[in-house]
This record gives sequence, C-alpha cells and structure tokens, in this order.
Amino acid sequence: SQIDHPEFNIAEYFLDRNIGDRTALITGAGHTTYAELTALANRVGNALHALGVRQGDRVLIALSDGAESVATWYGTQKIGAVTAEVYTYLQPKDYRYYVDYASPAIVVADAVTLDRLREAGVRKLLVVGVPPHDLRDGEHHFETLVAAQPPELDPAPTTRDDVAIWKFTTGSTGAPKACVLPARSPLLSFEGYARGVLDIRPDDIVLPVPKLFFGYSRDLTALFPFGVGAAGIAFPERSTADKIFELIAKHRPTILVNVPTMMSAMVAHPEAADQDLSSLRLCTSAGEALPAELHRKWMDTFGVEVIDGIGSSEAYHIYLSNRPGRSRTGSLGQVVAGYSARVVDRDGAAVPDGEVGVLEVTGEAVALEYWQEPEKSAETFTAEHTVRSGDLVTRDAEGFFYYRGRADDLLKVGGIWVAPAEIENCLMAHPSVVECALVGYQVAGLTRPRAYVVSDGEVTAAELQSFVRSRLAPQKYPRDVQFVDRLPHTASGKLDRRALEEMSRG
Ligand code: 3SK
Repeated sequence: SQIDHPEFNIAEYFLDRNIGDRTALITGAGHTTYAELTALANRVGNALHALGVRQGDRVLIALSDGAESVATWYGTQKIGAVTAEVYTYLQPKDYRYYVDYASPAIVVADAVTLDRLREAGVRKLLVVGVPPHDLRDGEHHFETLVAAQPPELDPAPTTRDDVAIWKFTTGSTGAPKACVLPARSPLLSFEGYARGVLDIRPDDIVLPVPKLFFGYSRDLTALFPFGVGAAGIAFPERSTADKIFELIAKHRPTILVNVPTMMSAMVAHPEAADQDLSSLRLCTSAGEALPAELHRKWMDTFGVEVIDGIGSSEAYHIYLSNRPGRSRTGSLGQVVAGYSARVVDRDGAAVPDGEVGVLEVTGEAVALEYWQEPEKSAETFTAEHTVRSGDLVTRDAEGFFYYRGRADDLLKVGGIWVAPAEIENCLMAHPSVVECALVGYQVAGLTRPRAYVVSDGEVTAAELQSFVRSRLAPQKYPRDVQFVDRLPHTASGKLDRRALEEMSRG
C-alpha cells in the first residue's frame, strides 16, 4: 500500500529542498549554487525523458567529474531511472561489457570517453562537451538538448524500496557485477554514517581523492553533503598528491575523502611538511585497510584526524567506522548505526571476541542482489538484508573491529594459514617501507609468501626478512622480497592484488 511504500525520490530529498544561493558544487568553472544545480538536473531529466528514458530504465554515466556529471546523476534519479557510473579510462572492450550487461536506455559520454565508446560499438549516446558537428547519427548534443528543456521537473513517484542505484563491484575473480540498490540505501547511510559518524554540517566542504564513479567518493562529495546544504568539490583531473595539495590550498575543504594509497603518497611527498592542511577537520580513509604505521606517519606529518572505516558496494557504504575524538589506530572502528555485524566461522556460527572470523553485515541499506547473477547473489546475500563480506576480522570486547585480510587472500604456508594483512602491517612498521603487498608464489608446488615493496632505497631484502622474523611467527616472513617503484592499484585506489598475483606468476 501507499503507506507501506511512501513516495521517496533521491533527487527531491537531497537536492530540491536546499536553499537556492548556497554553493552545492565547486568546480574548475567556479561555484554552482543549489538553484543552478537543481535547474541543470531538471533540464537533464527532461532531456532524458525526451530521449525516451523512462522510470526503471538504466542510464550508464561515463563522465569526467564536474557539474554535468552530478546533474546527470540527479536528473536520472529525478525521473525515477537508475544510475550506473563507470570509470572514464576503460578500454573499449570494458565499455562493451558494461553496455551488454546493463542494457542502458542511454549512455552519457564526454570527450574523454566518446571515442572508446564508439570503438565499443555504442550508438545511443548523450554527449557532453563535444561540438555538435563532431557527433554522428544517434549521438545527441548534451548542451543543445539540455538548454532547450524547462528547468522545472516533478520528481517521479518512486518509493524507498524501488531500485535506484547500481554500484559496480569487481570481486576477486570474474567480471564486474552490479550491486542493485534501493532508494532507501543512501538515505540510511546518510543518517547513520554522514550524520551519525562524521557529523556532516552545512559549512562542510568535501574534497574527494577517488573519482566520483566510486560510490564511496560520490556519496561523500555529491550526495551526503547535499543532505545538509554543504558543498562538494568536483574536478576532472586524475588525483595525485600534488593535485590534492593544490585543491586543499585553493578551496580550503573541511573533509578529505581519502584512500590509504593516496595517504601514503601525500606523506611521502617531498614537500609534505610545507603543506597547510589546517582547513581539514577530518580525513576519511576507506577502500582498503589503513596500516597502523601509515596512520601514525600521517598523524606525525599532517596532524589531521583520520576516520578509518570499511564499506562496500554490497552494503551500500561504510558500515564499520571509527568516530571523531575516539579513533583507534589499527582498528576499523565500531558498527555504524543502521547496520549490525557478526563475526562467524565457516559454518556461520558466531565466534568469540578476539578470534578471527568472517564478517557478516546486516542492514536495510544492503543491496538486493547482483544483477543477473543468481548463484553469486545467493552465496553473498542472505534473507534479512545480510551480506557475507568475505573480510576476515576480529572484534574486541568494546566492539572495535580489526581487519585481518580477505578470506580468499589467505595463504597456507607450511601448514598454517597466513593473512597477508598481518605481514604487510609488520613490514609497514619498518621506517624505509613506503608501501608493500604480500602475495603467494609457488616453489615445487608449495606456497611461499613474497613481498612487493616500495621503499626509500635504504633497506635490503635480508633486513626486511629479519625484521619480520623478529616480530612474527617463523612461517610468516616473506621468502622473497621484490623492490618495485609502485604497486598496481585499481581505479578506486585499491591495491590490485590480482594484478600483483599475475606479476608474481610471471
Ligand atoms: O570500499 C568500498 O568498496 C566502498 C564501496 C562503496 C562505498 C564505500 C566504500 C568504502
């Protein structure tokens, strides 16, 4: 009934109710007010309607970060269609995969993605920032079409339980899958995490390190801030430590949405000590585990409080997090309101505090399924909004969780299970180690741990091996240490463990 399913539209809730002349977005082109962003989103929604997009259809957004990408996201939400974003530096074969998989009603592209989408054979496109005379049949000129639309648009009568968002996730194996998420998910996460943990405020300005196609970044930059009338910064360039320092100096953000890889690059930057990060009240860390040693180095260098947490597309957003003022180095923090968490053994039985088990997360924000993947969905999601995360954790008596690696990354060395995260944390405690990762390699059919290390050049493999031997159980020291200039990372800034394993196989 209507009472069980009251109307709720994400664009109406997060965008429309804001005060017109406040800044919503800061981009290279200047400040976009809420009134301007709402009008642009409405025009885009009308344009999508004019192109035949209807409630429940999917819109694949392949745009660089900026006012147009954010307005396209909200315009899609406003008409009750489903948003699905992809990274802008994929290969044509990847775009072909996403288009075949998602069957979008339209793909929204820009100058960065257009050629590769064309090469992928994608024909129905709405194209931002490319002159009309450069477009082909089936390609619609965003600026012309959008300018011709009215700036008013009534929200589609969607409910909290309607599918609204797809977040793509790349598991340890196989092709990306879409987590199918209802409209209630961002609302619950906004209340539990953005308000409940970060205490997001109207005067906050949020600077994201990962690009906005990554849900962690998008929500924290262009969704949760809008729930309180705050502002986000969107920039199309790739994030580097130099770029982030430049944007901090220019826009004086209050919250930095960060990932450990960039924290490590910022700390190791030759001019780190000269940076003025005093505008920041918080730096969030998620996407991958933050080694305790890197956390300490960050605090010594910048003194900006880190709110480390863990989230996933499956659970919608961050479900375990530290809290400002009571952050514990090396811990993922405690459960975020709206979620509950259990640590279980292989049979699903709860394990006692202090013992390693797999984390199960429950909450109404959890995805409904993986699109068209019934077997994977059944393995991952259980009834009652629970996701089996595949993360190994321990919990202490005060409800703080500690990351112990991925269940599928465990290595069996000399008959015992070894969690790469434990050895990586140990290596990170060495003053010469900037970044490292541990994978298995085979010697005569036996698995051995191999460390890939980015160092300051002042340490030898033998020194690192004895450093680990003196601190951990004997089986755990890396039998091989390879020094590299950098480690492979995914577009979301996570360590690309599969690429490293391939490298290790040779
Ligand atoms: O780490 C992730 O994969 C993630 C995904 C969505 C939202 C938030 C996070 C941290």
